[in-house]
Amino acid sequence: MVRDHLTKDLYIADPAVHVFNGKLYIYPSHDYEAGVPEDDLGSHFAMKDYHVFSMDDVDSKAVDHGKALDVDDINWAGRQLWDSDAAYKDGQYYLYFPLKDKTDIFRIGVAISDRPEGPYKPQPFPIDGSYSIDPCLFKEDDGTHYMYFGGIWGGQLQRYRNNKAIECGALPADNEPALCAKVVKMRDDMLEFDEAPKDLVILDENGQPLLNGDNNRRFFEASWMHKHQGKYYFSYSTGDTHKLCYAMGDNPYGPFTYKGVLLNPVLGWTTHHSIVEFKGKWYLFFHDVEISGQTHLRSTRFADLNYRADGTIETITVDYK
Ligand code: FUB
Repeated sequence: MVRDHLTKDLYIADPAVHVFNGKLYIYPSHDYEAGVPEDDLGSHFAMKDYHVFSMDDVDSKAVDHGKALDVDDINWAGRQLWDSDAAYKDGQYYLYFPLKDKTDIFRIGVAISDRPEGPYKPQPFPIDGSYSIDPCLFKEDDGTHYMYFGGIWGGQLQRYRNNKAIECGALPADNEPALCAKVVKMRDDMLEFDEAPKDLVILDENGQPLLNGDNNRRFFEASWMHKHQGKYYFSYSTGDTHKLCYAMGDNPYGPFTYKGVLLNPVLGWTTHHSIVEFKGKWYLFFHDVEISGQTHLRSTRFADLNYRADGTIETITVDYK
């Protein structure tokens, strides 16, 4: 079942959802009309703050807890607060956010609060060695946290190889392996990486890495990791083909094998999501532009997520009739 949008009061997108203190906490991007012309780099996504929402239950109203972080409070800020995620460890909540610095390069920052809804206080510098966009935090059963990140085109991932900025900044050729999302273990204090980020490789049915020209399956942006019955599921957006897809693996680093489409294209250019288990059921949170009709003014909703007996996931389609 696809549910209605959480709120019509604010445009909220890129929902990262976690269960904290027995409630659903939603960490979305806060879209607004910035008046910036649309381009392929996503300049029209000119967001400048975050609001955190919570829901007591899937049928409850989503409560807006107000502003959790403002770009004006981040001293290294340039522009564009894109998709964030949150994590909890040892009595503290951590909000991870991508933001262009003063030289227009995306970096990933972290802000801290003692409450899930914030307000969050940003660290004075971005995470050392961070780049690109769309951080997702995954907690392994032993308490270790991993960050998944990256996004091509406006997300700038094509400017890097082996974690180093490169001159050309171009995508690989269509017959070469696609650029990968990155995975990195977080340091115990949650404030820095504990290692150099690694490629998260997605293989096809023949065990070969997906190719850059495979636009219907290759990674574009919007990483999410979850675990179900001992298997690891990496899900992501294919960007210019507007799908949410997923791949399965046996550990947080992969490799992962492509399995299929989670969500068929929704209204709007971007598609971005999270997957959460709540009270024994699984849900896919995502956004579309059914309310606004404009690509940069998105609204969040969710749907039931169903696994087949073999662990694969049924594709969800929104019926816009
Ligand atoms: O919200 C801005 C960007 O749009 C996100 O970072 C991408 O994943 C896409 O949803």
